[in-house]
This record gives sequence, C-alpha cells and structure tokens, in this order.
Amino acid sequence: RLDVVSFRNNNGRKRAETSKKPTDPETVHSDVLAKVEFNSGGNRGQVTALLAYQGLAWNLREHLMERMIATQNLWREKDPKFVYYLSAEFLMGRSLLNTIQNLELYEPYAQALKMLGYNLETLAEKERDASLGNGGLGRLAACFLDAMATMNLPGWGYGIRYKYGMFKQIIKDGEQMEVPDVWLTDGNPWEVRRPDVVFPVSFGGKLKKTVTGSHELVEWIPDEQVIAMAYDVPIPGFNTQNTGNLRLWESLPVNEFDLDAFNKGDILSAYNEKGRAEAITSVLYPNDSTPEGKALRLKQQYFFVSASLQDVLARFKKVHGNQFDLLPEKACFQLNDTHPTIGIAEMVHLLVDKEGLDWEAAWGITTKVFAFTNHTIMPEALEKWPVKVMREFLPRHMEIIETIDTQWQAFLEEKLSEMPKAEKQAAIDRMAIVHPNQWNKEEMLVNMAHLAVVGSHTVNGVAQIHSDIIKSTIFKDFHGVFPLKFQNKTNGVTPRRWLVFSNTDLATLITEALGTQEWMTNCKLLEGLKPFAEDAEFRKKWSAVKRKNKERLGAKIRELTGDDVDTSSMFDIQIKRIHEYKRQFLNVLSVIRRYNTIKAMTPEERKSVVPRVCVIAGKAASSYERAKDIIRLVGAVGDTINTDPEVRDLLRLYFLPDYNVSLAEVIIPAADLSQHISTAGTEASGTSNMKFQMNGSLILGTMDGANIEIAEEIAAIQGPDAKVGDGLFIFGVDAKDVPKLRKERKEFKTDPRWDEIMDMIKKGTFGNDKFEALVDSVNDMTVGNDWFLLANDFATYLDVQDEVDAMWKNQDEWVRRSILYTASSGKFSSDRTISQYAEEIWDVQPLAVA
Ligand code: B1N
Repeated sequence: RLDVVSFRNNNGRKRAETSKKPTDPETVHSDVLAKVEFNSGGNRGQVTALLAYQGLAWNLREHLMERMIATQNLWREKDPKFVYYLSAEFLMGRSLLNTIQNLELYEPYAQALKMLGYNLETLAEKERDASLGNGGLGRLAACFLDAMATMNLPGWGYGIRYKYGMFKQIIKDGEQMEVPDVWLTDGNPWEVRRPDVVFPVSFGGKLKKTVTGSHELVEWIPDEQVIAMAYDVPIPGFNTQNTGNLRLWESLPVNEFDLDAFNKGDILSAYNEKGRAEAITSVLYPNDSTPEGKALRLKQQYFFVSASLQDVLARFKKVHGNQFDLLPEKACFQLNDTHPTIGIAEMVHLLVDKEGLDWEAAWGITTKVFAFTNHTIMPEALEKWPVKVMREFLPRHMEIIETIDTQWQAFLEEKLSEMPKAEKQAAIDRMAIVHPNQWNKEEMLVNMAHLAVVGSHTVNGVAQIHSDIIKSTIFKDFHGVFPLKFQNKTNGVTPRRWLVFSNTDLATLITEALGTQEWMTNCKLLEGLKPFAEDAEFRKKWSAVKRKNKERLGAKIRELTGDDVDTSSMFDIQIKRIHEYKRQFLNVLSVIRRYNTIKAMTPEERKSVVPRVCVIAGKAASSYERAKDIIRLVGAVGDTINTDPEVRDLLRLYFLPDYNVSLAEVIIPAADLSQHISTAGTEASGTSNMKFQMNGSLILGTMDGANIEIAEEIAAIQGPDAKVGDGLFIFGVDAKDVPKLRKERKEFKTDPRWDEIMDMIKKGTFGNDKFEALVDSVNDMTVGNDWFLLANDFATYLDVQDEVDAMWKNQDEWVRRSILYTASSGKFSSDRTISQYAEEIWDVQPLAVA
C-alpha cells in the first residue's frame, strides 16, 4: 500500500538539507524532553499533553527559524522585488501539523511523540486556533501566504497581532453568546518577538507650516504616540526550503508606567498610557463584509500600515539610500480590501514630510507601488470615514487626502473635458474621494475605496462575475476613466491544508491513482483522476474514504451535541458567516418543508425518503440581530426535528457552535453535499465552495461568485457536450434580473408551501421564541422587503433539493461526480491565484533557497 508515509516522506526524494538540526525520532524525542525541561520548567517524568505540545512546537520553531533566516539571507543578498500583503486579517488556524507536514517531518515526529506516549493528531488538538480574521477575507490572506512560500515568491504578510481574535461562539438557550478569544495565555511558540524591530506611530495633534519661497514645509506635531513592536510568524512552504514571514504588530506605550502619577497617589492613571496604547491592538472587530466606523478601527488600520511602511522603507534605505525612484522596482503593496488604504496617504507623508521628496515624485512612486483588491460590492459595506474623525486622529493625512482629491478632480476636469458641463460635474462628484454623506449632507466623508482606486495601479475583484460587476456598479465611472486598471483574480485555497493535510486518506488515494504526489503543487494534474471516475473499484475506495471522514465528523457531532448520527445518511452542510445574503434562512425553510413532507407520509412512503443530516455552522456579528435570529431558528427547528421519533431517523438538523478553521478541517472532508446559496450577485467569490469541490462534495448553489467558475470547470472535465451547471445542483434567479425582481417583490405571489411554513414559524411550532422580526424581514414589505429574494428562489430551491435526493439514490453516479469534482478543482488552488497576481500585478519572480 502506497500510503500516507510516501507523500509525507516526499516520495523517497531526498529533502534538500540545509538543516543542522537532526530529525531522527530519537534525537527529536530527547530534544522535546529538553525543551519541556529548559523552556517550560516541566518535569521529564510527567510530560503532560500541553507540555509535550509546547516542547514539540519549540523544537519545530528552530527548524522554521533556520529556514526563515536562510530565505531572508538569500533575498537580502539578491535584492529581488518583494510583495507586501497588507491585511487587517490573517485567519491562520493551527500550525503544528501544517508545519510538520510542510517540513516533511511527519514520520519521525509521530514516532518521537509515540515514545512520549502521545498520538500526534490528538496532541495537535491542544493548539488554539490563531483566529485573527472574520471569515473568507482573512482565510484568503492565510492561503496566499502558504502559496507564496510554496512558490518561493519573495513576499511578506503584514498585519495586526490582536490580543483577542475572533470571539468564541457559545450557544446558550439557543442564542449566540460571544466570549473573548483569549488565545495567547499559554504562550505562542509560532511567533518570535522582535524587540529590536520597533517604530513609533503617532496620532492627533496639529500641523505646523513654514513657507520658504514656493516650498511649503509641513510638520505634523502629534499629541499621541505609541510604539509598534514586531512579531514574526514564519510561514513554511511545502516541498521547499523557503520560509516566508508574517510580521504582526503589537501596540505598546512609549512610557510603560507613569511614576509621577503613581507617586502622587494616582495609582490608576499611572497605567493610563499603557491601557490606551495597548487598546489599539487588543481586539479584532468581528464584522464580516460590513465596515465598522469606530475611531479605534481607524487607529488600528493606520497603526499597522504605518509601522509596515516604515519598516519596508527602512530596509529599502539600507540598500538603496534615498533612491526612492527605485522603490517601484523593489516593492509592491497589495491592499486587502480598503482596510489598509490609509497606507496611500502614509506613503506620501513619509516620502514628502520625512524624506523630503516633492509632491509629484512622491505621488508618482505611490501610485506605482499600490494595488487594491475589492472583496464586496454591497455599497453600504464600503468604508467611509468622517472627515472630522480623520482630521482629529490623522490631521496631516486628511490634508494629504484633500490634496490628492483636488488633483484628482483637476485631472478629471481635463480628462472629461468633452462631456457636457453638468454631466461632467456629476461624474466628478460621483468619483470624488471626499464627498458629503448621502444621508446627511452636512457631514463630509472620505471614501476609502475611491482613494484606493485612485492611488493604485491595479484594482481587482475576486471572481470573474464580481470583477465584472464592480466595473459596472461601484467603480463604473472609474472604469470609464481607467479601463486598463481593472483586472480579475479569482480566489483560490491552499490544497495542502484543505486537502492533503485535512483529508490524508483521500490524498493518499489520489497519489496512488496518479502515481505521483506532484499534484500537491501542480493541481492541474488532478485532471488525471478523470478515468478513475469510471472505475467501480476506485469508486468503492473513494466512498470508503468519505465514509471514514463522516465517522470522524459524526464523532465531533456527538462531542458537541450529545447525539449519534447515522453516517450512511447524506451529510448536507452549510458553513460560513451567518448573513442574510448567504441565506441560511432559506436552507432552514427547506429543512422545515422536508420535515412537513415526512410527517405527512405513511410509514411505507417514508421508506423511500433519503436520510439526511443537515449541518449549519457560522458566527454572527455581535450586533447583527437578524443573523442572530437565524441561529436561534436553526436551533429551534433542530430541537423539534431531532427529537421527533417519526422523523429523526430520516432527518436531522444541527447548528454546530464556534465554527472556525479547525472545525472546517473536520467538516469539509465529510460533506456529501454543500450549500452556497447566496442571492446571485451578492457573494463576491466564496472560498469554502472551492474547498468542498476539492474534497469531492457535490455543490448545491446559485450562479454566484466563484460557483460559476466551479461549474465551468466541472462542465469542462465532462467533455464538450456538457453545459455549465451539469453535475451541480444549480437554482435561483440570474444576477442580471435581481434589480428588477427587487422592485417587483411587493407584487410577487409567494408559494403556498412558503406561506404554510411562515405560518408555522409565526404560530410557534418551533417554540414561541420571537421569530416575528425574521419572518417579517422576508414577508412584510413595510419592515424588511426580502432584499435577498428568498421567496423568489424558494420553489426552484425545493425542486433542486428533489434532484439531489434522486441523484443520491444512484450512488454510482453520485460518486462518479464526486471524483470529477476533485479532478476539476485544480484551478482553485491558491498557487494558481498567486502566480497570476505575481505575473499580472506584482511583477515578482520566484527565488528559491537551493
Ligand atoms: O471575502 C472573501 C470572498 O470569498 C467573500 O465572498 C467575501 O464576502 C469576503 C469587512 C470583509 N468581503 N468583505 C469582507 C471582511 C471583514 C471586514 O471587516 C469586509 N469579507 C469579504 C475573499 O475574497
């Protein structure tokens, strides 16, 4: 049997050895014991699981550091162009197994642990997830770092070391409760504190201007200063020595402690400065796809971006002195949504005020080094900061933004000079960076997306449909002015974490079939699985792997809910942030419909029902009441169904608490069916859809985001006769019809089954738990207005659910499709995405440690 060992040992190929650290099991074992004793002060005779985990992590960290230093040394010597991925979020998850497997050290480390009396997988669960992100956007950044390291691209991530990451979700009496994510209490062996890498970051104060001749010198005299200290998180590449770096900043006070205040007896204010400084990086704002207009959020953004740019410029100056015109050949900055966009003003500030460049030179350089990715089209989701707030905290930057805006509008005057005057002015107003609040004309706002588009050389969306939509909606005017600025970069996910490591049995089977593990870094090779879809023996093995993964999820469900589930049932999964546009509510409605149908059947009729275990998981933003209602409804409906003796063998519904990266790693490989049912035109891309496809889970979805491209790939592998949508379960209205349907929603005649279900919910079939507001949001046109068109898509959704059942009864065909899904998933590797960014936006080339 060609098993896990073969790929974990790199198919017998010799690992490129730069390591001075031995990796045989005996040495690892004794080194881990030494770490337990000397690093943790533990007792060799009593190595608890936590100590064993820490000992192992400290041992691995030395490998990582050695490789990271080798990588950085090479890069310093060769001075290639670098990409800096600026992101307020990096959703990394756990590191232990990812590190061991990327370093191809699984076997010796598993053995060394056995000597200590531990199983590697069990021990790995001791690690707390690094949840420094909300959802897709943060996890995308993490997948990109993995791909960059694996492809030997010179690049770093830059972000914030939140003391508390994404909150832990607890469900109490059916309601979501948020508990702080205290993830650092046991220490974090995966980061290296860098007290030698510190930069001041300032806020507030006023400007002092001195005019000499035609030159105006602006000095910013801030009234608040904090220190940014770096923490480096090494990012191992797979099958390479290269190790990248994620540099996260922590905010510290300039003066730890006010001894004066203390001596005067004012003990509490002695800590004031410390508290204020540390607040900046203390907590991640838990909003996905919506902005948080809090001043502290602006401070977070400026804080990490300023430290990052100062850091990059300091390194640049060591090599190139003041030759800043070389900067665009050596560095580029990718803005992960608008969150780091203040960096555009900061770059101008640093170049003009600190380095003495003139405005034109500074602006020229700035627009050559920034590129911007947009991740959402909901207009209300675009960040806009009140000028008042911006001026209070960043007076110099506000002024810089105003100058940029003035010059931009002058440029437009010229560029649009052919247009009739009124029309031209309207266009300029629409494209202004600083403009009035549409709800309150008194208030002026800085539109961060407009600043990002104007200050970047490239703007991209994250799936083809999304990139097309931004050109015709939120950035329509800009696209008219700069048609060539706009690109598409369809998202991708790392096949290492999301297939190879989280579904090792499937990876082993694939390697056995393809006769090589090259597919792990060249995912297009997965196409080689196509003929195996027709091989009954192979399909049997494929199903056996799925069944084993379902057992693992079954055990998790038991652990979380106390219930046993039948793993021969269809596992039907929807996991993502809870949001009205993602329509978890629609999913629940179809589960209720299924419940009603089963209840109405005779025992004989029930024999033909396809048993399903439905799972929903995800967090709701703390202040998002409608999303919290949906969570309550899932729980309430689940309680009714799961305890109904007539139904519970045929249907279950579970809400699994505290969805995070680690839970996803257990759920995704176990899915038979996954749901991606956002209203067409609302989900920019989605990325879990790609993970499910890789793991051979069939997709039930709308023609939205990356679902469309997934459908195209699945059609392509079936041959020239297949149409887009063949092999998936697609339903729902077209994105182009949505605006019209929204207007006509009032007149829409709802399906009788819809009305019946709404009545059930209202009259308390699932408990009298105040579901009125939720029900009204999709029915009462004076309250909500069913903005996401659940009613319009309800009937076709039920129809396609019937198709799912029919297909499940033909297991040969189901499994055949499952194999074809994996076979056609190569496009959605983040390696593909990153090579496109590298070639088409960054102009960065690989540079590998020999
Ligand atoms: O980014 C993902 C996409 O796959 C998803 O479709 C998209 O919804 C997601 C403000 C966001 N868009 N916007 C955010 C996150 C945090 C925040 O504070 C907005 N996340 C997305 C990756 O492209």
